[in-house]
Amino acid sequence: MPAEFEPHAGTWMLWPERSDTWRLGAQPAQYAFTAVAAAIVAAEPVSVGVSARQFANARALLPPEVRVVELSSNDAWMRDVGPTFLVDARGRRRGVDWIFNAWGGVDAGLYFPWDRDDQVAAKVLQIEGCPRYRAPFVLEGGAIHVDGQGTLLTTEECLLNPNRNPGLSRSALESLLQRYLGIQQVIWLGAGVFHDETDGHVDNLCCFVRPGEVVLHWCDDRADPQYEISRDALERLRSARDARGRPLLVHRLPQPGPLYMTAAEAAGLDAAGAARPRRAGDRLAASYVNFYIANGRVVMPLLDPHTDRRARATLARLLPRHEIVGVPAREILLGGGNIHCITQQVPRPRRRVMKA
Ligand code: KQY
Repeated sequence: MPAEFEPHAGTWMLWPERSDTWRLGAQPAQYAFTAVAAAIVAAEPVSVGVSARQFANARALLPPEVRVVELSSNDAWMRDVGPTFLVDARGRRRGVDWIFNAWGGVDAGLYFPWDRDDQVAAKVLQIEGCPRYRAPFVLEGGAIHVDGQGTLLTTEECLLNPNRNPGLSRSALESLLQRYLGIQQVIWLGAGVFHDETDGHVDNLCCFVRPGEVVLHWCDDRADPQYEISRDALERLRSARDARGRPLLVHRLPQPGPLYMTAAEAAGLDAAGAARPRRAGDRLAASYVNFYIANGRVVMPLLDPHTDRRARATLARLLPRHEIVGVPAREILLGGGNIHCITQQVPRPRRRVMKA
């Protein structure tokens, strides 16, 4: 599995529509997703999957260079329902289609049904002309990050959660990740960001910026529940070795806020359909780590005027060859994720080196 910072052929997204995830009939979220697509399409091709009902609206709002494709889904989290792309030893692209259970299944998941979401990866792979491997276990793309050299980051809170794969042990999961993604070393963090409804997706907590270097969501306030979570992750990262035996250099990104859902925001949501209702005062799982690395460009969420500038400066220092583009992302955050969660990269196939 190539790392996100390796060259892309493009990016896939989905169009937000459901009114129990996205307030005010999803219109503010549609503007935010449009801004994300516009920021990415300046760097690489973007395809957006849209329901038949929303097709004309999405086509009118999205920049003309964005390819709009009719594609049904239950919500708009392409990171989690889309395929995980691989490049094989001969440089050809393939994709893994994980089982999706709406982040926890009938009892603990975020909505029901999720059957259309579970078909998204197969449809994207068909459109991309890539062979598909259907994996026999539940996983979401946001639950993993890789360095492209055999190392994978994840969290125990998510992958070992009984609401995903109750019959699979840590070592069974490691073997499956080795088999499906070519991973040689799994680095287990403990919990994810405080109050993250995905059960602690790593893509909100920590990611690679290059092999051997990660960036971690950080909180300095000892009274905040996030403090211990980030501290524990830091210790685990400091004692970890990657697939090539290197220690990791850990950089920190400041936590925004803490941010909470306002009464007006909660009032704009439809209650019907949501298995887990959202309420005024709910703490939002806000994190700058939920950025997306496109070709030569990082698209980062703008979340809090007190911390946005510091977060942008950190990313600019860590990824000096990338232009850092901020997109106001509170409307995406209100849905429970952020820019990384709504995007999925398609790697560029590698050129084969022909022997003379
Ligand atoms: O973290 C992600 N990859 C997705 C967030 C999904 C939130 C569902 N409401």
